[in-house]
Amino acid sequence: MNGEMNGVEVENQQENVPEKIDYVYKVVVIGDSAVGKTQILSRFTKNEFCFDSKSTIGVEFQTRTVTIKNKLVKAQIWDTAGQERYRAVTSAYYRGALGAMLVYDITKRQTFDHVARWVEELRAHADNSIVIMLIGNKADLVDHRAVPTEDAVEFAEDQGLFFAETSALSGDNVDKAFFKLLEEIYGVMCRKSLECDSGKLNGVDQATALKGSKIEVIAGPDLEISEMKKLSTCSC
Ligand SMILES: Nc1nc2c(ncn2[C@@H]2O[C@H](COP(=O)(O)OP(=O)(O)OP(=O)(O)O)[C@@H](O)[C@H]2O)c(=O)[nH]1
Ligand SMILES: [Mg+2]
Repeated sequence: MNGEMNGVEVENQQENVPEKIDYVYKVVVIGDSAVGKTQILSRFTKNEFCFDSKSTIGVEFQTRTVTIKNKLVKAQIWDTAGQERYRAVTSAYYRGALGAMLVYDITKRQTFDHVARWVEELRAHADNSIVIMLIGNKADLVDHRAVPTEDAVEFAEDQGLFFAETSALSGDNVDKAFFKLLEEIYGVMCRKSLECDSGKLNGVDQATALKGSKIEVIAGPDLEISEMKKLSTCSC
């Protein structure tokens, strides 16, 4: 599946050979309880899936090191409970996050209806240049679909989010979605660093500066990743 992606996983780091990590990117995973946040993370970092996964309590993170545009990037992916009562202090969770996976369950309409609230929370607590990917998970449960793909595409377009449908169970699109997010973060960071270097940051509204034209990428016959805003990339 990663054949189309720029990123590749770094496998089997040899013992005693230290990883020369170029960047560490913090990514947060958010969304209602039981949408599959923990399982998506587990699929991406360990290629594992658990049917009787327990609700997350507090905050955990897992990492996976990948190559993005010839740089070693350690993705540090934070997972917390969807249930309000188990969630950690919000601002601490979002602090330093460069990307967010906002997950809903395609078989539970309510989890999609709550997505707007999660976006508000992100806008309130996270950096305004955070890259957000909306994820419709459990795409393997085709017969139980309650959220049409078009509804999510429309919402993502409206809010300027990237979008993918995934299945943590089958693994479909999970790597692809994470690689896309990490590549976009890389692009944002390159751009920020160029702007800092050239002193252009002063007085520029970054959110406006990063907006671009809409393009769409169809990632497979059934599942899709739509790119709702085009961020400039560079090869630095
Ligand atoms: N069929 C199917 N089931 C899934 C998928 N992803 C997760 N599940 C199941 O959905 C349930 C909830 O998954 P979790 O990953 O624990 O959900 P969560 O969003 O982390 O929930 P909280 O920790 O309570 O916020 C578990 O029974 C999983 O096995 C998927 O892609 N397909
Ligand atoms: Mg969980």
